[in-house]
Amino acid sequence: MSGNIGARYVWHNGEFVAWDDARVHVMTNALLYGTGVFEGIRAYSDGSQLYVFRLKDHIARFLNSIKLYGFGIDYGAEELTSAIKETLKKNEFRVDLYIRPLALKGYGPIGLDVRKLRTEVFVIAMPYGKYFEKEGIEIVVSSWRRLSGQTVPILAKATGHYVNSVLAKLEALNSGFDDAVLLNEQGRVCEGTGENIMMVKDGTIITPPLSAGILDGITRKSLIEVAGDAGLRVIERDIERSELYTADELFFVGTAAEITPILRVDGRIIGNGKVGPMATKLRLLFTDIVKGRVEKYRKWLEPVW
Ligand code: PY5
Repeated sequence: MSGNIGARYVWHNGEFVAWDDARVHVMTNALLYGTGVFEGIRAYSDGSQLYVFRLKDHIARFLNSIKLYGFGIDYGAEELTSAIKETLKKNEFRVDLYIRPLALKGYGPIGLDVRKLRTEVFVIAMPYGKYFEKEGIEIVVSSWRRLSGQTVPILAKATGHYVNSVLAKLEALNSGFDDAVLLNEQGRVCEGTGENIMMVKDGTIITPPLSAGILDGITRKSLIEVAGDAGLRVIERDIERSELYTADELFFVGTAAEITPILRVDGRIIGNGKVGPMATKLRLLFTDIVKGRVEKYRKWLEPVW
């Protein structure tokens, strides 16, 4: 198992365990009821140094997710920061990575009272390349609506929320698409299954606001800042489904997806059907930033070695 993934150790409640021994019991509450929260973080190698992208912000969101669910956790921001850095060192990683901190309600009785259950914390990290194999993808507007804030605290990045994403993703894949975009319960554009969405119209970048029920994506937030600094116009406002079809450019943004151009929605060609100039510009800028080549944004990089 470990050979394929390229990782040897997982951090579990303050200790390192061998990859193959990072297991939980079948009566783990999170397995039964989706009672976990997690983060998805990337680390980028410039050949010699490894930089974790916006580690502080990911840890802050992780702790917010814990708070939103009231799970409690034995580790604070500083301990989690060193747990993550130690995990990368212990594995002797020098290449681009994906890091998955995970906190879940552990082993216990069959019921829903999670109060006495320990919050188990894991840090998983592995070499990682592209989330989407293609240069640009084809998506569908899902028949499933995005979970609403009236049902769950949607600002939490919780494992249970991803049944909604898996349903949308499976539906899309089974119909021959690469991914889906979900509308919210008001019928406005919300986000992808694991990505935020951005649209370009007449030179302006438009992206749904937090009030549309999106995850407060760190890539989205970074790109809004970077685009603004580069003198580009960015606005956060609700997007109608029909606006997607006539956009000049569309792309998904997220830790795993990075900046992924969307070339078709529901079979309609977006722009000229090719990767657009804005996506190209932002991708180049973003790559320079995460590799530590732009002084101004070094503040977002946490060196490991
Ligand atoms: N929206 C959802 C539903 C997400 O799951 C993600 C991240 C984002 C937006 C983008 O947020 P950020 O820019 O902070 O990553 N999704 C996970 C990721 O690591 C992957 C889940 C499969 O990209």
